[in-house]
Amino acid sequence: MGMEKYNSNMDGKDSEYLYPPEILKRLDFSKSPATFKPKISAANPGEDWMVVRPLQRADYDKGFLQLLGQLTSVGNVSRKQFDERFTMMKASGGYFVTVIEDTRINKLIGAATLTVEQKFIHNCSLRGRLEDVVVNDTYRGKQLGKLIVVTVSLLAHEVGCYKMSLDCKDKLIKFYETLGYKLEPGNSNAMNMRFDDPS
Ligand code: 16G
Repeated sequence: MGMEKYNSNMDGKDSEYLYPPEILKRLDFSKSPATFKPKISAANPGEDWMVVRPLQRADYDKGFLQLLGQLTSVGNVSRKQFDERFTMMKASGGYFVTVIEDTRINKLIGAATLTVEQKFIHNCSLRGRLEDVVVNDTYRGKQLGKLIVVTVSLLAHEVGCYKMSLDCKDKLIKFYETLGYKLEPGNSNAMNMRFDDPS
């Protein structure tokens, strides 16, 4: 009994999702302007060892932060910091951190985040932002970049966003254009003000 309780607690905590996974199964990939060859989707990512799902607490041990390290500087994030951030994101809502796992090795190989901003404009609408897109580059040719970006873009539509925005390196513009993103004439500049980098 004691052990059973321990196991179920562990499972419950570790497999805890940031957002309900069912929503990913509902996404209609035929609605995306992206073309997949062969056809894949979040529900059927093309390999039986691959799964597209929300971030879990256990992902601290599945190389999530190392994967993000392929995008930018992450710093030394402790398990406690990760746990607290996970809890805060979940409590505040609007954070849809989505990952692709290689279940043969229990490692994350792709990630992208939809963040949802609440607005007064557009009849109190929601704006989605595509953030922190990263794919392990040893998994080339599996359309994973497309898969993860289309997944969170359809998710933005599904949760009611009126638009989805991103900023990216110039060389990635063409890639995002194939997925339905547009440089809007006269309205295509991303500007930053940088403060101290805590990492
Ligand atoms: C890119 C990312 C952004 C990320 C930033 C990190 C996409 C579409 N854009 O702009 O989400 O936060 O890079 O770069 O993934 P930084 O460390 O220079 O802020």
